[in-house]
Amino acid sequence: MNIQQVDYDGLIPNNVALGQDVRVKRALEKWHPGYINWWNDMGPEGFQESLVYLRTAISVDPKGWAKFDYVRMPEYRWGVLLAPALEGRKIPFGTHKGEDAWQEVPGEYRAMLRRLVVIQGDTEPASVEQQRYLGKTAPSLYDMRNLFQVNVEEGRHLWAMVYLLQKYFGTDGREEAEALLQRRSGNPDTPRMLGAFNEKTPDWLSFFMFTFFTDRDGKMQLEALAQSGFDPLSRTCRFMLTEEAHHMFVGETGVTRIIQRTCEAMKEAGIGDHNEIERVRKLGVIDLPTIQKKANMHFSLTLDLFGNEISTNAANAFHAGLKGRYREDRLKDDHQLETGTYPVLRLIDGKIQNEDSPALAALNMRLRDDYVVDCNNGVARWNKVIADIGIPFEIKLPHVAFHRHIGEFSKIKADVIGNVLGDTDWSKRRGEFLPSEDDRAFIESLMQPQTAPGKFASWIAPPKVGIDNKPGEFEYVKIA
Ligand code: BYC
Repeated sequence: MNIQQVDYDGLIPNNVALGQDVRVKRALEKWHPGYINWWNDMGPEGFQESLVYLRTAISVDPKGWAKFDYVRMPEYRWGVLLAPALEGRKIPFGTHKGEDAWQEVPGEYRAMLRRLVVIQGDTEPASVEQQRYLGKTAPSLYDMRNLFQVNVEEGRHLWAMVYLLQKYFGTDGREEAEALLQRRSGNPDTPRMLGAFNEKTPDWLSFFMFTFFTDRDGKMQLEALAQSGFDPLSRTCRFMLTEEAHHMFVGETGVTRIIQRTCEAMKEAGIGDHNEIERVRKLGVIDLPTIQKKANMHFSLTLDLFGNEISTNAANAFHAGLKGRYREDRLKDDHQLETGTYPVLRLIDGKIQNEDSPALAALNMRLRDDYVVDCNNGVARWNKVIADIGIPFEIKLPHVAFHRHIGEFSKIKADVIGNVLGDTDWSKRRGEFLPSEDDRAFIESLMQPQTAPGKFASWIAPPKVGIDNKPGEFEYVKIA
């Protein structure tokens, strides 16, 4: 079969010749009803019968892989899609560098590989669960459709990881695939695996910040896994990254449109000082300091997803050839890192300072540094919108020591520029840095649904162009 085309004949669309792989086909078909039950229980509440204008992957050819049409979400064709194999691909890094990429799980690394696949898999349904109620307060049909697009594709990313578990990990893979449907975001007894995926996404500013910051961690981690010497994981992640780009687009443009609306409203009302929070809020838009606080929260929660700055797990995964660095293939060094060092920001004698650490142990830190650069590029685009409208304000990412729960800085409290604070000062000043109850209540008061085609809530500007080039009045969701 042509790898670029997706076979839509069976229950599970795929480009992995599932028809000829009876064992895995049966295993996935057996898993399917549980998945649909999970989707119906935990997917977007209140819209399962609505027709949504969604894109579905019909090919893995980068030039034309998606088609758009109205679909009821539970009828979305979730499938297994791998990017085409690269002929003669070699393991690109670690101790096996230069050997043929593995097509089967290397026995000695089985447990480590399974853990990486399970953690990646666990984040996908978690985010759908976190975003479950947002449809009810969507600021427009355009935004509602984008939310649902992100949700169905996170569902597909779960399928991607479950395929790997079912095909390559036998009985324990099957058990892990089941467990992925059992854990629940925020449930104290059966939580999702990583901290940020147990937080609430209570409003649309949070949703856009989440897709900007946390989906960007997704991009970094998928880029690192796409380098894997285990070829099926590499190919799976390469295609996931194609879909992931839209999720970050949703986040980046969502926040941009909120900022734009706020700045325009301030300008029209003749308010030049961003600190006039009450006057700005009376205009029905979100004040810039509150947007900054939300950014502080989502950025800091997402930094925790990179794990400890110094990590034996990360060193082992690299050494084994399972998880590389961001865009490993574009880096120019020995790709083994047995001898080099990397500067790691640490807490030494109560002070935050750089320390040269063995490069292998510092890989989480390095990926996090690459992530911060990527975030800053996006933030600069937000700031350009503010500057172009002529408001003297800049969004700034907080210091990496701010509000941390994992790693070096989880032991201390720091302000947004990295000054270490005592507990009393932290408690007093917390509301300066993170959304307060008041801020939350204000944002919640704005979350009124806008369901007329072409209409947008007061606090967000319309997008520049429609999805699939549709005109402004297009009915992206036909609410049932
Ligand atoms: N929460 O050696 P360390 C996405 C645990 S997002 C709770 O530093 P390592 C998406 C750690 O498990 C991307 N626990 O860990 C975005 C370990 O426990 P064990 C998801 C944490 O392995 C939006 C212990 O602490 N993909 O796709 O170097 C929407 C020691 O830590 C946390 C991946 O993350 C935490 N935050 O680094 C939808 C890729 N951090 O095992 C989707 C796969 C650490 O010793 N995962 N711990 O009991 C990995 O590469 C790594 O496991 C991690 C952690 C980067 C997560």
